[in-house]
Amino acid sequence: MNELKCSEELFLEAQQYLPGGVDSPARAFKAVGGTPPFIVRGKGSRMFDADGNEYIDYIGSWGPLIAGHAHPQVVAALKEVAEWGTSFGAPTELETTLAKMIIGAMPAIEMLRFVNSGTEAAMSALRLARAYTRRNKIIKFAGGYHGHADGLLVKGGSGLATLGIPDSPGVPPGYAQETLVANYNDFDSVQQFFEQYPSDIAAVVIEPVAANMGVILPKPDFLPQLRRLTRDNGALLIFDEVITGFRVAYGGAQGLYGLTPDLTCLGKIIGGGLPVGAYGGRREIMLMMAPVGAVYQAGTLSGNPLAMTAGIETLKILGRPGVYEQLERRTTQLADGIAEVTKKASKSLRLNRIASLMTPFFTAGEVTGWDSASKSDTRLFAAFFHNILKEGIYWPPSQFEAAFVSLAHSEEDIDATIDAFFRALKAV
Ligand code: KE4
Repeated sequence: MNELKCSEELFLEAQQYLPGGVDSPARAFKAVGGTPPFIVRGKGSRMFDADGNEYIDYIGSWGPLIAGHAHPQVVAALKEVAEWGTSFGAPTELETTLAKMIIGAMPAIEMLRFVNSGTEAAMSALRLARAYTRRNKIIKFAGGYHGHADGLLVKGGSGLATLGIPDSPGVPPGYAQETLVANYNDFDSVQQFFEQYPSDIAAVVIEPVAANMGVILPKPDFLPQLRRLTRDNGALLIFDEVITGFRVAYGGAQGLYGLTPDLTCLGKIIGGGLPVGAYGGRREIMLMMAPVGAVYQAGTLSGNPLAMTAGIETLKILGRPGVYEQLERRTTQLADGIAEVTKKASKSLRLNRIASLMTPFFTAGEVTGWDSASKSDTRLFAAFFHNILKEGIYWPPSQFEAAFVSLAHSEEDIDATIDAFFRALKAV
């Protein structure tokens, strides 16, 4: 029987076998320092670590767990379906069931393909966009993160912003040069690329609400302008809704803003905590994918029964009346509380928030893009992070990530978080 190891010991041991002791850099506390608690289990809004600590969790596995940890309906369905086998490498009805639910929520998606991560979704969508338009260049945005496919690791957000890696070694210059980087909320920075490369741009890929440089909302006319610009220039508009899909609304940001992208990338919530990504859009574009068309993409575990089941049950929960109103109420309670205690602690914090997504930027000015986000005081954020962790609140360990409220967060959880927020701010 393994003697009980504490997080320190577990972290030291993990670092012998896993680079940085983690399987994803965002988990390693590089930006905030210290030892990441090793989590033993989660339940509802709570996570429990190897040292016996309990946390109110605002990571939610970086977005998937909008229904909370180990939701009984999801767990029960997984137990049942696992008895029938975990993967067949053959089609199952579960894939069609989840596809129909997603297509029912997002009319811009007429057809989709499941993959195993948001990275795969974005990578595949870009390959498809290039094949469909027979063009090579892609426009992304500084601070935008679309997974770690080579051509997208250029001035990325999320872990790249956190680790201060403007791009990544190992990406051949030939890949990076096909990726043009514009500025979020700056339409002119996009338009000038179309003037420079009038017939070379295959697509603009954007997080319709940015969340990987912290949460940044689109200016009212920014997305509609991009929709017009891409359509007028024969380029595709790709919404990366891996975070915003079923998060900011059941119909995602495209539903919230009434826009129709040509392709959409999804992930996180549609897998309910199991590995799922998806890309989808207009039928005529998607039919270019093998085995119908010539654009190749494949995956051993794509659409596997367990992941489909977790996604189906999660979307069933989200489809119930009043769910998004509850998320809105709880997140407003938290945002209002944070505003109040920020004033009481006389700190300057800029809280960007939409639906159940938020980021408190440690800066005084407005945060509308990577330039302003990167002016945040990451040292102060790190001190705040450890103060609030000690208070039993697991906030995302990076200034450039989003915090997620779930259906499992109670009014009491939110009140406790606000109190902890005040003490954590006072102490920095
Ligand atoms: P994954 O390959 O990690 O499933 O998805 C990549 C991805 C694509 N698009 C957007 C908008 C994303 O936010 C992500 C992944 N998000 C990060 C958190 N900001 C995942 C956390 C991590 O890297 O550990």
